[in-house]
Amino acid sequence: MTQDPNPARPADRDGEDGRGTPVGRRVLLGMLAAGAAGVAAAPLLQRAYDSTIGAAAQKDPTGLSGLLPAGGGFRYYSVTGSVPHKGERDYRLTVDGLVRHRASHRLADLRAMPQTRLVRDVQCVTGWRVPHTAFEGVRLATLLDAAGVRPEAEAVHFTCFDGAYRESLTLEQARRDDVLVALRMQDRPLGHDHGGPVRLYAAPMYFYKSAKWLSRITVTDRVRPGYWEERGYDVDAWVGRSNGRDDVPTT
Ligand SMILES: Nc1nc2c(c(=O)[nH]1)N[C@H]1C(S)=C(S)[C@@H](COP(=O)(O)O)O[C@H]1N2
Ligand SMILES: [Mo]
Repeated sequence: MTQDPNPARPADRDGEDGRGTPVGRRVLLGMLAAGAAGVAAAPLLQRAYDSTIGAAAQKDPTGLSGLLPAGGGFRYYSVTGSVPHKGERDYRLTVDGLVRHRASHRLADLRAMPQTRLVRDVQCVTGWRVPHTAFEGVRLATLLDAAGVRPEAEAVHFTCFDGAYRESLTLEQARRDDVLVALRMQDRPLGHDHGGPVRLYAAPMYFYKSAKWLSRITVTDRVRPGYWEERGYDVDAWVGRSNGRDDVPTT
């Protein structure tokens, strides 16, 4: 079996890029073998490969979704072809559902709240990984507390202004202090391709949980499978415990 000499580098192609052939089984297994380094979920990957990646590669109607080999090992993912740009004037983050006070936050409102900075390893379920990446923003718990979550609530849904992607977390997961509504990445404002101006950052989970272009946070009574989860990814997306011993909160 071939070893990937540098598991942090992306393979040429994989299941989320929406074009071309998905990464071959042998390559994927090679990445898994090399990935004592970081991939802690071989069964999940194998299952994702078996049930999802082949189909997912055909799901993109435009053939444009997302893939520019980016600096530092990142890949840009989008399940849609083009996403509107939003900024200071037209960006709003709605918090609604089972809350006492529905809210609509502008970027300036979010920046005025306490900020938390975390440095963790980013891990995509398809095998690439970017160590020591800083994300900074408002704890999701802060926004939930401000909205006043009703007692019957159990889960939180995330809607994206790309019009396609969605995710959810249990309320317990959503309240963790390593789950952020991120405004900054690598100590710069979050760029459009990385989901700017605002994305979710669920640090302890595979990166597919971290919904880009976040526009709405809806408190609900149950978890609903997200975009990739409907296509076979695990709703439970924890990365192994080795991720995240090195966080540096600077609230
Ligand atoms: N809105 C939206 N969010 C998304 C995705 C997407 O396609 N659309 N892809 C997910 C997946 S599978 C990964 S690995 C990361 C990729 O983030 P990046 O493009 O900043 O590298 O975003 C996640 N969030
Ligand atoms: Mo991913």
